[in-house]
Amino acid sequence: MSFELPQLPYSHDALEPHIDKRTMEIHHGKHHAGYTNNLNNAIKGTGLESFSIEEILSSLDMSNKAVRNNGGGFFNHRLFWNILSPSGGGSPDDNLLSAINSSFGSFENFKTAFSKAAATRFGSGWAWLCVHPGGKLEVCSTANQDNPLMEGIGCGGYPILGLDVWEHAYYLNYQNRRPDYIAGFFNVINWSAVSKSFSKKS
Ligand code: MN3
Repeated sequence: MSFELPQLPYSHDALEPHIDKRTMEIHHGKHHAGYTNNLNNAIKGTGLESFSIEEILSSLDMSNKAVRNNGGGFFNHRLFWNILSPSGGGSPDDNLLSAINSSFGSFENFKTAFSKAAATRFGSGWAWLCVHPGGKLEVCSTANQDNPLMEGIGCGGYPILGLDVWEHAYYLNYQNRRPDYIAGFFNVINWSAVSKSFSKKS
């Protein structure tokens, strides 16, 4: 079985002005498509083909750079498209909000912690909000296409929200202004999807 590039659940221009159309076209059609194809090539004939991407990443030999980079890239972008929405910027449901308050003190504190994780990730990588069994939340960041499902990455739990801070995710629209991109991201978060994912994984 091979992995397939998922369709975007909205049009390329749906997230404007926060994330521009051209960036979405290249990001989904070139970058995510590339990770997907490279992942399929990397696992072909290895026995990994019968596993889900979550299973592959959580039991990965971290020295296997092709699967680490492309499997991470496949999973991370699939999650990213699903936690974005043109009608985003709402708020977490009661269940998730209560976990955010209990883990961070307030939504504003969470937002500050997440924005800082995204802004201070040096070079390319991702910022995450992860849930541990029982509902405890954690904000962290990873380099390159690593993610919290991978062992020993210094970032644990199941990722329910992720922000791509590679320059390919924002450079056309924001150039070097990563903090502005991070602020814009908060206007297009699909909190309904994130809340559902929290309920499923907590
Ligand atoms: Mn990307």
